[in-house]
Amino acid sequence: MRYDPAEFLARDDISRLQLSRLRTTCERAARSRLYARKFREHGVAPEDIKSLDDLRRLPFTTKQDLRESYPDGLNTVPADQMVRLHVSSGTTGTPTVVYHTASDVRWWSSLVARCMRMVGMTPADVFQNTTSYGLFTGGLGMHYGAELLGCMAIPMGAGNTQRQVKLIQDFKVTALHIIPSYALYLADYLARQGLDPRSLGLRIALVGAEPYSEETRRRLEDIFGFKAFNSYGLSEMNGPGVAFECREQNGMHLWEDAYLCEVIDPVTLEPARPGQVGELVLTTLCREGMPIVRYRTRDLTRVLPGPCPCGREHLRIDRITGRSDDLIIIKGVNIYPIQIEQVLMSLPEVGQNYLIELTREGHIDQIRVKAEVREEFFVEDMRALAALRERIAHRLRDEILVTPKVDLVEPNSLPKSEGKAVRVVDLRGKE
Ligand code: ADP
Ligand code: K
Ligand code: ZN
Repeated sequence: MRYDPAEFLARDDISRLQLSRLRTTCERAARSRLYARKFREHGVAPEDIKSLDDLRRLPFTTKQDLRESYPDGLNTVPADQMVRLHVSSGTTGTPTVVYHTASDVRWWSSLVARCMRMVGMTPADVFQNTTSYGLFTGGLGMHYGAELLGCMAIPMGAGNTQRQVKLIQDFKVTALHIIPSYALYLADYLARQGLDPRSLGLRIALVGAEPYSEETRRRLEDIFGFKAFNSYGLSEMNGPGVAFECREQNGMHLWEDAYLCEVIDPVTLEPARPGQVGELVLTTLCREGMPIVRYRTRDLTRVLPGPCPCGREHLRIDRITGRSDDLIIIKGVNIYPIQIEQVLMSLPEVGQNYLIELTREGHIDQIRVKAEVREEFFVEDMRALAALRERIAHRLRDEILVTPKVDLVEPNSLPKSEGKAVRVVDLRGKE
């Protein structure tokens, strides 16, 4: 693959590119039904974009806008110029559709390849994609990137862990794309088979598609002996390849030549203060078939201050705390599932799977955390288990400010989902 100089663009050049690409994006977008209407309603035209600050004159785009535009209200070119279509997995409701032209697929692949090279992958790596293919963008998105970089890519897809392991062993796989919950499951599976995860010889794992904590990253690196890099993307912005950690592992570089990034206060819709956590808002800068302007991702993060020692000047965003829809409110306290995950994964006695249940007892909301205990700690001694349960409840209380009920369960007893994990079950009003 030809070296992509955009990776090391200087700040001034990034801003210059962004302005000219934002203008082009608005001109294209105005040809779609959705933006023709939205721009008109907002009294704004592509010619009004004279500086990057003018971005704020443009309307936001919401998931609802995409749903209402189903199936092709955002398209700017006739269907015969499109070469690919993805439909979002619909984790949180009606699916939305994204079309790509040939140029869009090339751009997307080159962004993914850029991420892979940034973390140290080379054509000598053998890459296994353990996520589902099909409509989920983590499948083909990662696959095309790996091939463009020159890796041998194995399109294994999700599930069938026995086969995953056999392919990793037989073809000396060195790099994986894997969802965090599945990586934890794989660790358990290998333990049950009496296999040492480190003996697999994996070097690099690209880990993303759902929120996970620094504690989980450390646990995975410790178990497998690979370096795990956080990978962020969403179907509306192509898929993987939007933001990715470099080898410094201190936040994810967001490719600003391809995406314009804002972080807003989700209530006032004003820009968040520097360093403040808010909702990530993204504008595509290189997309031809279906540009999206100021898309409210509902993902919560902040822009990290200061330069990265790696020398790349593309801004860095923090680990995603969760989606605004993931927020749990119990007894008036705001809790994100990731806070609970972080505590559980920092405790060596706690195994690889957990579940959060929200219940209502009388008029009072309760939070119940079911955590698998690791085999060697799952002893018959009731007193030892009770003490562990107490300790977990205390640690969780310190983090989330409410005391949860804690159930300790046997290893591999909690449900395992293929694809993104379901971590929260809301039983309130359903009992
Ligand atoms: P769906 O919205 O149906 O889950 P997508 O595959 O488009 O379909 O999912 C994108 C979403 O996945 C993002 O908006 C974000 O909430 C989550 N996500 C992706 N990568 C990460 C990551 N590295 N950390 C946290 N969340 C992530
Ligand atoms: K190769
Ligand atoms: Zn860096």
